[in-house]
Amino acid sequence: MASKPRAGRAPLAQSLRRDPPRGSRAGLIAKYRSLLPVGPKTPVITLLEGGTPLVPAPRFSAALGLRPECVLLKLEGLNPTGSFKDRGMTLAVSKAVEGGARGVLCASTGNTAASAAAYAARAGLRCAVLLPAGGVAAGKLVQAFMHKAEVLAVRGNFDEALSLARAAAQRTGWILVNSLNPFRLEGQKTGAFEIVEDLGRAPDYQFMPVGNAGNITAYWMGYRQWHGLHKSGLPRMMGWQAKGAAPLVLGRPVEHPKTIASAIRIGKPASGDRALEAARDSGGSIGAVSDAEILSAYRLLAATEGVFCEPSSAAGAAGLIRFAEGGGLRRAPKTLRIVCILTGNGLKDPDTPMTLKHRLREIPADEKALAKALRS
Ligand code: AN7
Repeated sequence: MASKPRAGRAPLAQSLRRDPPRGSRAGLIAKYRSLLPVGPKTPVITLLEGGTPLVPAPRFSAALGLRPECVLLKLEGLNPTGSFKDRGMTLAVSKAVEGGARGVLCASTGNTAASAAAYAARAGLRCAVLLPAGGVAAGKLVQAFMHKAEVLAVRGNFDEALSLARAAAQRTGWILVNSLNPFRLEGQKTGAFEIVEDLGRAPDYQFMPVGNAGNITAYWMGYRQWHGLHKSGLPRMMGWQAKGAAPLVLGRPVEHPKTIASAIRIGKPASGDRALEAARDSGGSIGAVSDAEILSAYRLLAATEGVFCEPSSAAGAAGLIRFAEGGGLRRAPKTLRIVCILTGNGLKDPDTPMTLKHRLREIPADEKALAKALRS
């Protein structure tokens, strides 16, 4: 009689110590282990995140008066939970397990919550997410539910939810997995590594949205680290907030942030100072775009490039349009390369598209009616 496989915790614990097999998509920890704060004993909690494509955007480039190869889109919405947060979460949750945590918690405008919930589920940890009541896109909320997070809707905005979560983490010993957790930024810096590997050098400019300001801080860390090792150059970091939620542009916190881009509806960015430093040290800037500009870039990318990102992600692309129209890219050299980080998947937010105008025609189930519809 064949012996029964041994049940219990040992095989699971062992498998968590190993990097998963490296196929076309390795996890970040496996791929960049030597550049990350992990040791041989660190469990690897991964959904094989990272390795997202850098897709050329020839029509978008042409619309800006640039050569077709100039602008490239980093599709972070293709990460396992549909946003860039997974890069930070694989590290933060692996380190939480290594440290013997009982649970993880975060405040979130939605994507951090979805990612934390998924990675916690995989790690067998409890997860609590504090969301601004009524302020989270439907797709993100259902992810938190399905991954069995404890979902708490806070009657207040993101900034209030974050101060609650910080205080609770200090008192309870649950690990905070917002970007204040340094392992989050360590994971997210790998986006910069991938871009430099794909292009063979750093781009000239990187455009991206800014909310709590962790991601721009992490990319700048990543570019500098890679440059220190490989002399790959440094991009100008161009961060964009929404006009109604632009504390870094105004130079003061915004008590009641307002924008259609709910993911970046943040009035007191936790990493604000580091984001300003990244912009300054790289020769870039932090600017603000209106909701109308965000929606216009959102529609343009979907309609002309086949790339559907969430509204907040389009803030970076809207910033690029603003910058190009203001003459910022005049006399661009042939070799100019601009990367836009599209931070989240458009499917996360099914409600915003429904507020826009679309054509939908109902027709009878007959061939003549169809032929007529296709002629007009
Ligand atoms: C799609 O999920 O803050 O400047 O709690 O979901 O690093 O905050 C999300 C932020 C950009 C801004 N794009 O990044 C959260 C949260 C998308 C986002 C940002 C967010 P940071």
